[in-house]
Amino acid sequence: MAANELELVQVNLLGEEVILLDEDDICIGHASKLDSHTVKEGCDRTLLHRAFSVFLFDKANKLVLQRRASMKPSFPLLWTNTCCSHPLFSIPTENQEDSGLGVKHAALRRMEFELGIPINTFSISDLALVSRLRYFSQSLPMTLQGKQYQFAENEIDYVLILKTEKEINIMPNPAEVDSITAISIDELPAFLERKDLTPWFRAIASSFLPEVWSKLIKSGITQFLNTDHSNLPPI
Ligand code: DMA
Ligand code: MN
Repeated sequence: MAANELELVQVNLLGEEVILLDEDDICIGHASKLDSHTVKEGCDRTLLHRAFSVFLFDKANKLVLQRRASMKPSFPLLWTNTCCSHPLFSIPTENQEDSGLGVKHAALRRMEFELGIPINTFSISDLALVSRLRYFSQSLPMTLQGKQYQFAENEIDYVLILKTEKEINIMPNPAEVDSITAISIDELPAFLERKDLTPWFRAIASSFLPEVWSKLIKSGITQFLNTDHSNLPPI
């Protein structure tokens, strides 16, 4: 696909409706990806909404990372965790009272879209919710199809981990992902020295990720799996 067509894919995605939240993570409405991520005049923040970040650990306990495509309207060409996005307001399985379950449905959909991992490769119960992270971060101005955008994130980010023993064949979608890699836990400190990381990946990877990762290596995923979603991690 030509660069122009890849840009068009991103412009078309700006109409997707995200789930707007109050500070207690309760849904208070919806707004397009464009409206919810653009700083409006007189405001210092964009609209708070729900997001998720997947950390996929492969057979060798390596963490799969992606470098965002050059035409992503926010944080292009930065390295980040396996897959990030938003549960959508218009998809009932993703916009449900049980928000932990909602983000897991969104995660499977986006891993297929961004990384070409067929949706039936994993099931909802393979995903474990380990944290809810509240954060704000501003991206650099970006031009798509001749129009300038200034994006910022203001999210409650559900951090999901996924451990697989399967051989995973990743086929990155060039509109979303520039390249992928996988690192071992020993390689994490050197990776964090890089300047080209997303702010949320840096925040997670330099706080609780090493502890979760080493527990995962020692005792497996089952200790993190919890089907009682009414019991959400604190924000
Ligand atoms: C949004 O990620 C989610 C987080 C945690 C920053 P994204 O920009 O990759 O999502 P999308 O491309 O779906 O807007
Ligand atoms: Mn967002």
